[in-house]
Amino acid sequence: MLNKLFSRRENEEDARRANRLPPGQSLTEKFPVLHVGDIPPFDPETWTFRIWGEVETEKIWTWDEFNALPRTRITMDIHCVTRWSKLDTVWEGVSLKTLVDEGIITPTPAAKFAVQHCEGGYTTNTSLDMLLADNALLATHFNGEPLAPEHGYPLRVVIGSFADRSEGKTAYFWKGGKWLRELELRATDRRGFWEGYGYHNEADPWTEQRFG
Ligand SMILES: Nc1nc2c(c(=O)[nH]1)N[C@H]1C(S)=C(S)[C@@H](COP(=O)(O)O)O[C@H]1N2
Ligand SMILES: [Mo]
Repeated sequence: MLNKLFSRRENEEDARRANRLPPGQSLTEKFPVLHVGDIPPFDPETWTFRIWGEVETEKIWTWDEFNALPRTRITMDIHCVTRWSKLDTVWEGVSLKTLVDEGIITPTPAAKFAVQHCEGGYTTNTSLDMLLADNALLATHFNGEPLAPEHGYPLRVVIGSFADRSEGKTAYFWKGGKWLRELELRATDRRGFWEGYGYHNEADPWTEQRFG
């Protein structure tokens, strides 16, 4: 118990020295669960995922079809506005950039923003660029296992940062919608759930864009 406490502290100091802990964050080795509302049920027979709005052709996938898409695995650090960060989390799923590169999705020239629409009405917004970056994923798996129900099973967005900070921009973890059902590409920005309650529109943890 005490050993565990000391090792967390030491790991936190290491993370800070390695410039992997944004200001005002502390290291957690747990995986806190945060959301509004209840965990929605999942039925693989009726579940669909849709990308619509500023795209040349709207796309809709069943669960089986979604699982047949090309897959990507990335390791990232994640940063929650409630002041915890977690390092070296491994995510697997579908990269929006891959869908675009392979011509599966073609954003219109007007597409500049994206709104994630989740089961039960949670939404969050980012630039389209942020979701097209290598540090963003439509994730089905965490640390080698399907997402736990409370962490967004079957599909969530994850935006994190790399150990070497080679990403362009990152965002606090609320920009990762759990139980994702639709991605809306837009010409104009529209604030999501927390952004509408005064959370920062861009949410960069490195400059502590907590509230805007
Ligand atoms: N659908 C949905 N996604 C959501 C939320 C939510 O309330 N509903 N909360 C967000 C917030 S505020 C945070 S901090 C993260 C928490 O993810 P976790 O529970 O996997 O740690 O999920 C984000 N995604
Ligand atoms: Mo949050």
